[in-house]
Amino acid sequence: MTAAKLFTPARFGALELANRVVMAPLTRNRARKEDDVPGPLAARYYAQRASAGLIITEASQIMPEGKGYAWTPGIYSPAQIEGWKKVTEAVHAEGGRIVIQLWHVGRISHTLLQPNGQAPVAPSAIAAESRTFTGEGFTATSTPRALELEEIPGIVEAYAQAARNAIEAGFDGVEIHGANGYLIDQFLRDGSNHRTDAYGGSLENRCRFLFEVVEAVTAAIGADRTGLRLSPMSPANGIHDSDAMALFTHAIKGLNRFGLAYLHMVEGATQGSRETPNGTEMADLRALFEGPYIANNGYTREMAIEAVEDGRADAVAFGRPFIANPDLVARLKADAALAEGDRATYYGGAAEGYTDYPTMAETAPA
Ligand code: 8OZ
Repeated sequence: MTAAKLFTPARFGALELANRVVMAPLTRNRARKEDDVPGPLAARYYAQRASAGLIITEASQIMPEGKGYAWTPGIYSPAQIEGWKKVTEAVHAEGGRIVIQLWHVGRISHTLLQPNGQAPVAPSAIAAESRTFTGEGFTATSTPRALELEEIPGIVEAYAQAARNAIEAGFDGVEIHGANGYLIDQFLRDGSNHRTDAYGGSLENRCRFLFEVVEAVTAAIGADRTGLRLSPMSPANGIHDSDAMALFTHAIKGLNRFGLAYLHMVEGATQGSRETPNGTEMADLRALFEGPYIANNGYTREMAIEAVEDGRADAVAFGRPFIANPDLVARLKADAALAEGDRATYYGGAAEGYTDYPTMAETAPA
């Protein structure tokens, strides 16, 4: 069934995809230890996967305070921009398209990973029930301090500057990381946002930070190069809300005015079940969005073909399958077997389990 729409081109804003199989953002913790610069191996890794219709890079911190795990890359310093340039050049040389995921972790961090060992920042001083990787093992996340009202515009501007940096580095666009319990998600949810100013309380107020970031990034580089990822029903990183359906109904309706290149949603629990709580339907949220929609989470080949065929999704993002199958698109097209990734090398390390997975042709006996 290679004629499936999944394998046909698409245009999302200014992004031209050769097919609708998207590489989901995958944290791999291989940036240079001293300065969070992505190295030559990252260029090779992404170039190997350039047959994806669109690559969304691993989440990359927009500023030092936005970091929450050891060895994740940044997109705020000149050296990081230079490192990413080599990545985008390598992907473009293979005919691929690539956007960078812009990330601020908020409270999902540890003092060991923060400038001067300071506390991470968040909407409110409420610790997440979550863990992070500091480079010396997994540790409970640190209790954050609440952002002062006056600090918020600087963080919004850091997203816009990171987006400009991304364009300078040769990216085709950016994806704002609004999912998985990180800073934007922390502002959205009443479990983590107890603010009493303009950024807390009502749905309008809790969505304010998200909308300001989207406004700033789209003004900086164009809405047609800006995507957004959300995970409305995911409990990732200890996030929760008293009424996620109402929250994301408000958020998605409000997003329509920006004309984003796409909305990318984790359907169900991140890296987990596609089931959502009783009374909630991802399909109802998806239906509210008026632009291109990238679906994600646990899709098989058959599910992806069907979802794109019947219009429930315009593209499908695959995460873990792209780790061990650099030529995932060709394998899905051919209905070939998929290789299994080695979990021991998902996070951190060097080439092993990163750039040494063979294509089908390289695997086939001579
Ligand atoms: C796995 C490990 C560390 C970070 C996310 C950026 O969940 C991540 C992440 C995933 O969005």
